[in-house]
Amino acid sequence: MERTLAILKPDSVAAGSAGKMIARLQEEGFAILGIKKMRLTEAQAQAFYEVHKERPFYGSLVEFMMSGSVMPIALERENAVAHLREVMGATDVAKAAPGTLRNLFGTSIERNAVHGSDSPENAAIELSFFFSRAELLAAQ
Ligand code: FUP
Repeated sequence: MERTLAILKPDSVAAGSAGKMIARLQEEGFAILGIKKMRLTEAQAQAFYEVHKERPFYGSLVEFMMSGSVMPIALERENAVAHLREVMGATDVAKAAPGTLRNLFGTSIERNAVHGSDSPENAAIELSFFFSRAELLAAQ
């Protein structure tokens, strides 16, 4: 079993798509270990995307991530990281395969509906950004 972090982004939460997206994740075999609805502070949005801080889109990405509620979700499944990336589709909505979450619920490369960790190592770091050890232990 492997764990990963998904975040339903402000665009999909504001659009009322969270329920459909969570149902799809469960249909894909993910167990939901933890789920929250929260509004990121500027410091949290900056820290979460720190790896991109030199990129031209960083400021706009941080603004977007603070613009409304997000829903971080701790997920568990076999091959969870790779499978979530497959279900999400490409970063750029225009390149996301039909039926993927970004294809169905995103509207641009920035407003792309959902985040998913890109490696098991980053998944562990990102899960600990939103969920305490106690919260994830309690879910088992
Ligand atoms: P992903 O892992 O698919 O979320 O993609 P990245 O880590 O490369 O990018 C993180 C976020 O930055 C994307 F979800 C959206 C945003 N982004 C842009 O706004 N413009 C770009 O050109 C690339 C990424």
